[in-house]
Amino acid sequence: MLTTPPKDRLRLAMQKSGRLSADSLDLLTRCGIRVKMPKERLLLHADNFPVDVLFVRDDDIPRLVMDGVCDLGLVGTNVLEEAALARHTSGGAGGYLVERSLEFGSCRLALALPEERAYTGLRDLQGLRIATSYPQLTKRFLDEQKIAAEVVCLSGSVEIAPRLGLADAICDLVATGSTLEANKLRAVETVFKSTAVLIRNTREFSAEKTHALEILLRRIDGVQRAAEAKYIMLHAPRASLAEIKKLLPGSENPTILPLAGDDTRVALHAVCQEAVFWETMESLKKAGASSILVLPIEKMML
Ligand code: PRT
Ligand code: ZN
Repeated sequence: MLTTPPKDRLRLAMQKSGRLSADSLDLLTRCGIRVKMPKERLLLHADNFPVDVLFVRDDDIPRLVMDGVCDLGLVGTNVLEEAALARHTSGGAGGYLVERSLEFGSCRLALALPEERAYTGLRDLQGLRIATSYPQLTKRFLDEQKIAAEVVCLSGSVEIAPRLGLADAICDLVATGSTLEANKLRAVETVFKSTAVLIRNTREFSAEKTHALEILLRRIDGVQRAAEAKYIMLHAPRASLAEIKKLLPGSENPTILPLAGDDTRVALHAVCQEAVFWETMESLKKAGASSILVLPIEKMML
C-alpha cells in the first residue's frame, strides 16, 4: 500500500505499458535520469536523481496525482480532463497543475459516423446513440453544442459498437485515422485535442522537492528545445550572406569563419531553433550555399 511520497524525493506516475510508456521513459532518459524498466516492480528509484517512478495504468494517473499519492504524473490530456470532469461532477477534492505540454501522445477525440450515413452538420447528431470511453468529454461537447444525444459508455473496442448495433456513432481517439477507416467510420467533429503533459499535485512541495522539480523542468525544456533545433554548417559566397541568413529558420547571429585560400566564400555555423526541412536546404543551395550539413542537437541550455 502506497502512502504519501517521501519529503525529499519526487514520486512520478507514468504509464506502465501502452502508447505513452516508451516516450515517457525516453523523456526521463533524455533528462539524464536513469530508471530501469520494471519487470515485476511497481515502484522504481532513479539512482542518479531524487525521483521514484510508479508504473501504473494511465487511467489511474490523474487520481494518484490529485490525491497526492504521487507528486507528478505523465498522462494524456484526454484522460486528465475526463478524470477532472468526473471528479468535479462527483464533488471530489484535490487539484493538479499542468507543468509542461509534451511533444508526444498527440491525438484527438472525435465523433465518427458509419461512412454511409450522411452528415451535414451538428444537428445530424440529434437523438443518436453515441458509444465512447470518454462520457464526460463527450457529454460536455454535446451540451455546449446543445445536442440531445444518448451517451453509451464502453471501456474498449468502441469502434465496433455501430456494427454490433450498440450505437449509431462513436466518440473515440483518433491518431492516423486508420482504425476508423478499417471499421468503415469517418470522423465528423473534433471533440477534444490531446497531448501528453506533465502534471503536479497542487499542494506545496518541500524545499528538496521544489529544487528537484525545478531541475527536472529545466531539463525537459532543454530536451524539448533541442528536439526541433539543428546545428547547421555551410559554405557561402560573402555576397549572398544577407540572403542566406534570412533563410535560416529561427537562428540569430550565426558564426562566420574565413575559408582557407578563398576570399570570396566563408563558412557559416548557426543554431536553428526550428526544424530545417529539405525545402530550406534547397533554397540555401539556390542562394549559393554549398557543403550544407545539418546536425542534431542533443541538449540545449540557454
Ligand atoms: O493499459 P492502460 O489503461 O494504461 O492503456 P490504454 O489501453 O488505456 O491506453 P493506450 O496505451 O492505448 O493509450 C494511452 C494514451 O495514448 C491515450 O490516453 C492517449 O493520450 C494517447 N494516444 C495517442 C492514443 C492514441 N494516440 C491512439 N491512437 N490512445 C489511443 N489510441 C487508439 C484509439 O483509441 C483507437 O483505437 O488508437 C486507435 C486509433 O489510432 P489510429 O492511428 O488508427 O487513428
Ligand atoms: Zn487506459
